[in-house]
Amino acid sequence: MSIAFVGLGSNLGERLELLNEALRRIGRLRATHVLAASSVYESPPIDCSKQNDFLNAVAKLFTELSPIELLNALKRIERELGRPERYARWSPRPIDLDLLFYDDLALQQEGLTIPHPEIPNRKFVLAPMLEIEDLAHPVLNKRISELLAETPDVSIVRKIDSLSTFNEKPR
Ligand code: PH2
Ligand code: MG
Ligand code: MG
Repeated sequence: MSIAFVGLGSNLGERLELLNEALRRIGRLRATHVLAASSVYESPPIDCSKQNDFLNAVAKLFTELSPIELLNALKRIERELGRPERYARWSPRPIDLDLLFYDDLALQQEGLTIPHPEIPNRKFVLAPMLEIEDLAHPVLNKRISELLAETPDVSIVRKIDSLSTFNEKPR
């Protein structure tokens, strides 16, 4: 069993609905359980201005899928939720699922770098991540809280909602 963190993002269509549906589908993957999910944050687009604002969240998973299996499963969910297989680098997206961390693995191969290389530069990842866990970054050897304090990203990231999967009242 491994622990993975996934970043969820959407800036096209019914953004909150799409994040919720993506998380539901992640929870239904083989040998995978969602252990925790952050609140939902809204922020202006980074590196792709003149688009809609994003909603972002982070989820913590328990999984028996390998990093590549998990990555492929996330890509499949992106396509199921309306993201074309090929798209321009910074085009608006109904859903973006990024593998952020996988245990304390450091991996760099074609199409997959773990930890996700942009984590220190993205408040919209660091803020929701810190809500779940102040993880030690296995490569930078700094905690999420330190990375958040030091990040060059000065954008305003606002907590606006929670994900419904984790907001259901106990019966
Ligand atoms: N994702 C990007 C580029 N810029 N900006 C925000 N605020 N949120 C994102 O998820 C995001 C972005 C590339 O995946
Ligand atoms: Mg992304
Ligand atoms: Mg992506």
